[in-house]
Amino acid sequence: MEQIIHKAANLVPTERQFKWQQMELTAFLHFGINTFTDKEWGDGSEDPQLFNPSELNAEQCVKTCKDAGFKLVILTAKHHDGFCLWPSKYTEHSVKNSPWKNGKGDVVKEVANACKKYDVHFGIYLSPWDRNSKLYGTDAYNDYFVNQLTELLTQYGKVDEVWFDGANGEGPNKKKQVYDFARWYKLIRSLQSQAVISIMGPDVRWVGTETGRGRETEWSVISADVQSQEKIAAASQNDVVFKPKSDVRGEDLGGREKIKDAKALVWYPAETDVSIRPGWFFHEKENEKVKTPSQLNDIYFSSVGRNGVLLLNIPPNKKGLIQTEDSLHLFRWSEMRNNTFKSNLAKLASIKISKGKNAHSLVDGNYKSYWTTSSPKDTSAEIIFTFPQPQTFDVLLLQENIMVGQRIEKFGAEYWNGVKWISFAEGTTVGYKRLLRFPTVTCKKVRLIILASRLNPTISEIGFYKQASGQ
Ligand code: FUL
Repeated sequence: MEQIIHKAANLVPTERQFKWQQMELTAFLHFGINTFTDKEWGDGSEDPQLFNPSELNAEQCVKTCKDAGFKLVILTAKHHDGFCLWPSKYTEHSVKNSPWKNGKGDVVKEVANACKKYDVHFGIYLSPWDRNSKLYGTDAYNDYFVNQLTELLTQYGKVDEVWFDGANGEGPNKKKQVYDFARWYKLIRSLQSQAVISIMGPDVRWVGTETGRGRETEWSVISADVQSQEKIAAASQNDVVFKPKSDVRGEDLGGREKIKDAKALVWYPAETDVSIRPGWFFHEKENEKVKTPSQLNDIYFSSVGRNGVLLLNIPPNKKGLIQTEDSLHLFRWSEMRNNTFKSNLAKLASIKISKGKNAHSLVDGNYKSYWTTSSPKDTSAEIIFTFPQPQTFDVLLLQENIMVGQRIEKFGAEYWNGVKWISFAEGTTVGYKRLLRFPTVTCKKVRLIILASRLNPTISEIGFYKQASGQ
């Protein structure tokens, strides 16, 4: 046990995983033939003539995401219906046979260019499951898929995330496909080495639910078994021809008991996906059901605040624009976030650490600088903050330095009521970011206690905040 924990504690993300984790907020644009047929899953028999976004404005879509704080936008270049949003050379089922821009348009290009203009990272979703291709279910489909992937990875500049869906049903010939994942990964690594490969991929793991809620205990280091394609497929949607109905998150994937017999360990962090609407694609009838700013805020706390990256879907409407309701809710939520995290009250305090040095790095706003205890054997500590005046807060922020490793297993937070310490928050893992909300505390003295850690714990940042009103 001790040996494996030692290994787990020293595992760190790759550069591409680290960059991805730091983005925190990523957006999905589900857009395609389904937008025009009012469906969630097309069957591949749609007439491309239906695709006609009268006012498509990729800049409006990307800028809306950017203004709301998103750092990366993933476009569904091809969903399960096989309809391509770019004029692929390898199929007729694409924008080139649509009336939009007389068949001369390219949505992928417009979104990629808008991302460049607004300095937002760009990602692609390419559905392995293709209900239109006649080749589906044969070896030739893997070539077809590689050809499409090559187009997407060579014609549009930098791609930072490639998202492979787990849904895998039958194609038009009633056959299922055996995907050549190894070949796809090799291609991506050779053409766009900085891109993370997500979900049916080795770099980023599906959290296990489409509700936007991550686990309270979220380890980014887990057994390599979980990363095997078969396991991913089984855990996600291999045999599911409908949306995953259940929540398959489970309690904890990387705790001591979970990894003690692991043959190998991997850094495999969680992505928490959810749509701003009930469906993934735009449906007029769901305009009243756009998640409210406060629901989005709850999602933020339970995704980014639980050591995950949030992937929020904001589907453009039939015109090819983000609907007003969606933009409004996004902006109000982003305002809430900005107001809440505007100033860190911990900066006002004098800090006393029971062990180690660099107390100032806990509040310097620099993720790279961090505090740790004096030796790897030192796995507990206490950090006391004393404010010159009583302060009121209801949010605690903690960040470990994951470039050293993810280590904290148990922590608590207490305030001094003049007589004794009163507990107001506790948790297990921290990881890249942990946010906890609790009933308002007003005090002059507050302490963080690290109760258990795999080797010496690190903390890059600690914050105490008061939530902005309206939450
Ligand atoms: C699922 C798909 O079946 C949905 O349509 C959507 O694209 C979602 C993000 O992933 O597996």
